[in-house]
Amino acid sequence: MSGHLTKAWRDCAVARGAKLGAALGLVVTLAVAAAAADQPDSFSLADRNGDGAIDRGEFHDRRVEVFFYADRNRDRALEPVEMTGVSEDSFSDADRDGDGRLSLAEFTGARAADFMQADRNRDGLLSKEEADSVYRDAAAAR
Ligand SMILES: [Ca+2]
Ligand SMILES: [Ca+2]
Ligand SMILES: [Ca+2]
Repeated sequence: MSGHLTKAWRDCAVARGAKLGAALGLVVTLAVAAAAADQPDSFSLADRNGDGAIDRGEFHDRRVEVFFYADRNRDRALEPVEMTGVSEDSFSDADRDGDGRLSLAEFTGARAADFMQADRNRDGLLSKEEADSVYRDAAAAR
């Protein structure tokens, strides 16, 4: 398995493993779970420039990566079967047009407030602590 495929596989596992708290919802949980949390090197994967924080661009890029990793059948949409562990309610909340699939725009753009919600000290960056604490909240809401 190539390095890239190994990374893709691991991110799929992260997406599959992300269970959702209703309070936080689908996108932030997936994105932050992938960006930080239980995978020791996930935060550094998202932190492209290695400055110890995730900025908005890095946050968005990470969501896009998670989307394509999770889209196993490469139809540029996420069906529930590609997001096992996600509750029906969380899925339909994110599925704005109700077609039963999440487009990239629905996945990345549905919740403009996610980043701000995670950015507790409002400095425009997610520190590892901020990302971790959102993940812990999401875990607690399971
Ligand atoms: Ca798909
Ligand atoms: Ca949809
Ligand atoms: Ca911050």
